[in-house]
Amino acid sequence: MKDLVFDLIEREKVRQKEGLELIPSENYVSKEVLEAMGSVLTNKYSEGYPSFDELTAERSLEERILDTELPNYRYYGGQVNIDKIERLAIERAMRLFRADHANVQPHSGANANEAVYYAWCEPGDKILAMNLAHGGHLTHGAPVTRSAHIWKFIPYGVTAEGDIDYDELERLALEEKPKIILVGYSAFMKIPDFERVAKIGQKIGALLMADMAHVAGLIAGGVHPNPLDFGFHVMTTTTHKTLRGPRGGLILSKGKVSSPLRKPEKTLENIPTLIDRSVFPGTQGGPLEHVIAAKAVAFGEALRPEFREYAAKIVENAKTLAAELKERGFILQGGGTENHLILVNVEASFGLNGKVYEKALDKVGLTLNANALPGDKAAAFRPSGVRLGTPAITTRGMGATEMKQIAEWMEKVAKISQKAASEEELDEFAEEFKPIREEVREMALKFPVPSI
Ligand code: DSN
Repeated sequence: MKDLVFDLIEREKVRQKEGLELIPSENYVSKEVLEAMGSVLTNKYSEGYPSFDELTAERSLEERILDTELPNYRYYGGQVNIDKIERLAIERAMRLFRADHANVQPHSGANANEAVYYAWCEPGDKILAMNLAHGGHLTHGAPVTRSAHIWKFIPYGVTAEGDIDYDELERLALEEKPKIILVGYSAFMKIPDFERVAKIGQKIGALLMADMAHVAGLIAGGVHPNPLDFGFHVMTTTTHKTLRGPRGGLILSKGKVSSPLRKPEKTLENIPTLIDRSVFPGTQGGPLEHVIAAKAVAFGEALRPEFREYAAKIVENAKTLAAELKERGFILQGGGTENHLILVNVEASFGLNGKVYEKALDKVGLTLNANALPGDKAAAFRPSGVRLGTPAITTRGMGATEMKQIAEWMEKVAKISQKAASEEELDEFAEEFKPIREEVREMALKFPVPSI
């Protein structure tokens, strides 16, 4: 008999097919990405790295990789195929983001970030990063994290208009002289001024780090600036959000690449190797080569011209959805969006708690997440806002008509939810949610999820 897990996977497929994924950090991967992830590569141990020796022949990357027998820095035998797969992932990632080096081994974005801190900072060193409550990320120094116990994080925030408070960032940088200045957010809808931050960092000799997890796909698709083009030394990202790859992390860097077997001097030029040593053996053991293979497949997909169209459409859809929501009385943080993400103040718009509204939307098959707003007085688990975005629905091929329809449903659900004082009370309005659920299902089924 098949394990119960497979029954649950089938149910999850139905949930994904019949609902709409509006969480801005989620996406639907291709069949090829899924296949690579579910492959026999999971059987292999590969601690260490493939060779980083230059491949100079005038042939395609794929041909050169297949033909070249390179030495490696591995602690296990049997790497003949694994080395080529990992090298392919590295080369494609470098090409995609114009980086001098890529480390494709981080198991997650959190691991990627911690590996950079560990590569460059001594315990107690200062890191300047956006406050979680203003749209930053947990791994950028939230007090509950391990990183916050090792390094001293100095938080900067956003202005009343919702943009980065660059003046505060500069003042703090000059006063505190952090070792790292970190740009990159998980609830921020504007394009950061990388040039301005780079100039601030250069004044104090800080490592310039950008966590581009949310917008990596937009950068790859050419619709968002790339921090590495503006003097940033390091860019971390997850591979599963707008980039549409498997769940995992990635670190891109500028500098000189050398053997990971010798510890180089701690200079900005040596950042690629310092990071390699920090990922393995510094913070992780065996790499997940099945996931690295899926990353290679996803990077290959992102290098194709169609991906540029996809990235542009994500932003176009987000702008349309934001405009449609505003027209229906939703108050948006920052007044709209410049990327894939929208942050809505549902408390100010409809007197709703974000969690109640999230649960209500769940009932009709629209999935997003409750999210704190800058300076939110409500509790973190019951914040005043919700966060949504368009990467996943754009993968399904949706456009302006569907954005308008989604905004209409969101307004209807908001008005029903206003009658409920709590999540539990939402059940009393089941009959009102039902027809909306049917409409969502009907539309969702017209836009297949790739691979299901
Ligand atoms: N949890 C991710 C997000 O949803 O933004 C960030 O890691």
